[in-house]
Amino acid sequence: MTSKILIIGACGQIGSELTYKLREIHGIDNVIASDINTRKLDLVNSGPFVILDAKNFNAIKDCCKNNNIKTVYLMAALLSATGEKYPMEAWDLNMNSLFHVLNLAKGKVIDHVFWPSSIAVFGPSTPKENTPQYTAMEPTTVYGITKQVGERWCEYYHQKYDVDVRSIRYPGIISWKTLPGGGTTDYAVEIYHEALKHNKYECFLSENTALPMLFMDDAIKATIDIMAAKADTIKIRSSYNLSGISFTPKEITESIQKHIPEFKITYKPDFRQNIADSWPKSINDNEAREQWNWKHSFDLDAITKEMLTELKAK
Ligand code: AKB
Repeated sequence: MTSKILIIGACGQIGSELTYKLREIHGIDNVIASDINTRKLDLVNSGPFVILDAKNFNAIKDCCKNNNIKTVYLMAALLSATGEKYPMEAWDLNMNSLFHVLNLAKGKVIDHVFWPSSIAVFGPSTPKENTPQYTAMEPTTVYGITKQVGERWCEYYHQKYDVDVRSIRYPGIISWKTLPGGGTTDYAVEIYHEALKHNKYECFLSENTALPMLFMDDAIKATIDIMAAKADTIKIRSSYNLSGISFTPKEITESIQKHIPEFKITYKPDFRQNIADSWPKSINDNEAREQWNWKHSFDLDAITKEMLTELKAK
């Protein structure tokens, strides 16, 4: 029986597009999508799907054993903004789901793990510009704490138990197929929807708040590439810095105005401003570029063009 791939959290912003891409590469029946519910029907109906609670070790283990699953992409998580509202839930989901998957790999039930980290591992004491791979990391959000601790555990399981776990520190991800949920960088997706629907947007971050961002196609490519790379090229088993572009709400507005001149933005920063202020403005990702040839393709204007064209068609 061919070994299969499981995506946990397949209905989310990244999980859904990753599922489609992995199915294109490996065949529909070899990629099993799972989530806690069936909220995304197009994804649910597009191939094998199981309802799976990422916090339930036995359910994940049974699913892997019964389907000969050898690779797991663990995409379920509570993100930065939701995590601040439900700190214990974020800790519970983000940490326990990771332990479950790492322990399945330690026990040789599965062979390969992808687990996303985030720029949220950084905090106010981190250098803001061109943030290096190795630097001060004092996250101030629950989400950031879970990602930072998760990175330490990934490295620990790799060193102690030879677990093949690979990880990327995702910046904000911009996409048109599935909405993000509960993140601080979500404004950079919402703004395109609102520009097309109402010609205006009230932004929850202030106009000069620069954050690192990446277009979904680039994020998926990075994820596929790091998992396909030869094991000995993956020197970092905590998580890799990954960079595409950085921009502010003002700059994305100017990019949208090239297509919709009447588009207007207003600013009403809320609790997410503090989170954004604690994160880097730009990321240095030399290690990913040197070790497994990472390279991004989309700049801000290319993203804007894709977003407006695809959302209009949708
Ligand atoms: C968030 O804003 O919480 C996420 C992230 C940067 O990890 N998009």
